[in-house]
Amino acid sequence: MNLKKLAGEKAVEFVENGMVVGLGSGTTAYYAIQKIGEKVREGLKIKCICTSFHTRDLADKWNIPCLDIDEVDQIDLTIDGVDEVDPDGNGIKGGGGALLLEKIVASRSVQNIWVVEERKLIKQLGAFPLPVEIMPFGHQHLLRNFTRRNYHPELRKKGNEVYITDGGHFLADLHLGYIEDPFQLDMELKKIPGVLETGLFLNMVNKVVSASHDKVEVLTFR
Ligand code: A5P
Repeated sequence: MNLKKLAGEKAVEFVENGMVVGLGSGTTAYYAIQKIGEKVREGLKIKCICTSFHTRDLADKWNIPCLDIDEVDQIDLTIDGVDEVDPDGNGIKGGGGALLLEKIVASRSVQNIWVVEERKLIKQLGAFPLPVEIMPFGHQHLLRNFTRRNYHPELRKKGNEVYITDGGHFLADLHLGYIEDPFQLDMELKKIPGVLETGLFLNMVNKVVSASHDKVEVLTFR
């Protein structure tokens, strides 16, 4: 059973004619985008905003009409994946490397829906390494700063090369184990010069579509 497909496709039931829809990134959002492509082929009239270059490629492949984010005032609904979700609907994103664009799109969206396999619903955030988008300039200093704070940083690599985000930045993955207070940590990280954005998506999601082997559930948070 393909749980990612079940969750991704279920979320597309919330897409309505005339909407501006944010298309997320990652292997679960992939199935939502594919389904949206099918519906567009059958006549669904929507415009989409992409959260990564890869997603834009998929949208083009399936002839989904896309706009630049600056061409719209707001986005009606964004469907995206997530790496961990806690019981309050706060999450960690960026495992696939797209967090800054994803956060800009999510912050402009009236409704955000995350699509997940049930195993990603956890009690406390932090077992998944927290991705933080950082400036290449001075990144070694920044990594040492993170180490002094016991954040256990690891510079994201792709093979032997440093991973470069769609924004042209680097990613530091913080191996925290657990996060006592995600709001406090988010604030602390953003105060450090060189930190561009964190993978903590707090108070942002409206619905989580979670798929397990028994059921597909829609959890509503706000
Ligand atoms: C992209 O960088 C991420 O934020 C993804 O949305 C997140 O990592 C979930 O990805 P998967 O659905 O591939 O697990």
